[in-house]
Amino acid sequence: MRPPDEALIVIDVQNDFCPGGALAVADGDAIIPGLNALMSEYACVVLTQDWHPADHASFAVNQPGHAPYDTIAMPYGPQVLWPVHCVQGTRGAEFHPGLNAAAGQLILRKGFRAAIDSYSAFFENDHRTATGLDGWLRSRGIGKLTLAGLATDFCVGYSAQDAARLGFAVEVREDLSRAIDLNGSLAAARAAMRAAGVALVG
Ligand code: VGL
Ligand code: ZN
Repeated sequence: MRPPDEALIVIDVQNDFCPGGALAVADGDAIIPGLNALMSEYACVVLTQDWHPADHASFAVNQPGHAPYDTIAMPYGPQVLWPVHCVQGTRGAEFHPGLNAAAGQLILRKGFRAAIDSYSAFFENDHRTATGLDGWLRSRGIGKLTLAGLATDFCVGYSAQDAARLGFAVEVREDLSRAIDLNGSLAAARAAMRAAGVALVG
C-alpha cells in the first residue's frame, strides 16, 4: 500500500469517453485494467464524473451556428465546444462497467452548472469557483496526488495543474491516461503541466 498521505484521483472513466461513446477518446478503455490494479494500492481513491445537464453551454448543439470542436468566447474565457456527452443520468455518463468504481471513496461530479464547464476537479473553468476537493483532501491529511484517466489534455491536465498550484505534489500516470489531442492540445497540456511542476510518469 502507498503511504497514508497519498491519494489517487481517477478522472472521468465514463462510457462517453470510451470507444463507442459520444466523445470517445482513442483507446480510452485500454487503461482500465491498470487503473483497477493501481486503485488497490491506495487507501484514498477519488473518482471524478463529468456530469452535464442537457442544456450545457459546452455542447455545440446549444450554441447556434457552431459545430463541435469550435472554440468560442465565454464570459470566463475561451471554451471548446463538444458533442453532447455525459448527460446526467444517462448511460454515457456512467462509469465504464469494467472500472472498479466501488474502490472510490468520493465520487466528485463536475460540469453540472449549465453556464460553465469544469475540466478540473478543483476549479470550474472560470478558475475561481471551487469544487471543494482541495478541502476534502487536506482535511484527510493528503499531500501527494497521482492522477490518471481521461482525457490527458483536458480534465486530467487541468486537474493536475490546479492541484500543483494548490500545493500538492502531483504526478500524472501518462500510461494510464489517454488524450483527445485536438489541434496540438496534448503537447500544450504536457508543457503546461510540466511548467506547473507536475511530474509526468509512466
Ligand atoms: C472532458 C472534454 C469535455 C474530459 C470532459 O474529461 O477530459 N473533455 N468534457
Ligand atoms: Zn464535459
